[in-house]
Amino acid sequence: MKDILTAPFMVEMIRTATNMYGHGWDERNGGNISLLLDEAELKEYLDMRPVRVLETGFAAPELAGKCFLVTGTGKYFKNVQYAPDVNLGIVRLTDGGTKAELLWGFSDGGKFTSEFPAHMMSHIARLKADPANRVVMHCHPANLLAMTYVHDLDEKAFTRTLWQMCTECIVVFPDGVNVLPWMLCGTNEIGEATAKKMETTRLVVWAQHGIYGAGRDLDETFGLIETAEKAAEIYLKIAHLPLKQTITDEQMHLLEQRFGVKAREGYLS
Ligand code: 2HA
Ligand code: ZN
Repeated sequence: MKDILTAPFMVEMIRTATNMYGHGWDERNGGNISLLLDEAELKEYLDMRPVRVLETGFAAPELAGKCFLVTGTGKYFKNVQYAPDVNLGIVRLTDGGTKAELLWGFSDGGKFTSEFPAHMMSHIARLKADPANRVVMHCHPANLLAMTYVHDLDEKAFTRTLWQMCTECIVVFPDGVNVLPWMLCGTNEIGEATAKKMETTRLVVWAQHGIYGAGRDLDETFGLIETAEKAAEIYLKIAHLPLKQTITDEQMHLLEQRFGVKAREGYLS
């Protein structure tokens, strides 16, 4: 059996959590990540015998049998690199997703993130849209969060503003961002609402809270949030100043052609 701390998915998870903390996106126990694992790969590192069985509090038959590397509830991203086995866990969903067998980690008796419903429901939605999707990531980037206090939360308006703030935005997230109004976090309700929003985009803003991103791997998902957050930062730098010019819809169409992307239907004139 190989040492799981050397597994590429583990190394990448630890680096990503550390990097997110470094960006200031995950203060205290803020944020959470889940990564869908390949079972054949996992078997090189684990005997797959459950250590404990946890209740999920929801059904997710689509994910039954699937294994996830996930951050722990109440755990700090800051500490992931120093004690991965305490702050991270590997679970396999069983019993129609109502139970999660802990296969590794959460070694202090802990459990998966409080946002597990939003993560698992988002995985279901994104796997339908793209079978290669493996990552759901949540964090609290300051500029995106700040923007939800002063910008219209209309999804088209919010997306268009972000696209206009950096040339690369429409290329990186042509599907735009969806926005949820403030809702109580950690519940199945916000999980269901997030997953519904994930049907049409890989970025979902939680107003006055943070953002969810989804993607094929940790790098792509990190990059997605990083790009949206950069755009929000530009917005906050300029929103109070008289606007002299912006990226026009005509220029956005040039970007679509040049980079082979298609902007969300109806979002460009
Ligand atoms: O627990 O970010 O939304 C960490 C969170 C909750
Ligand atoms: Zn949060």
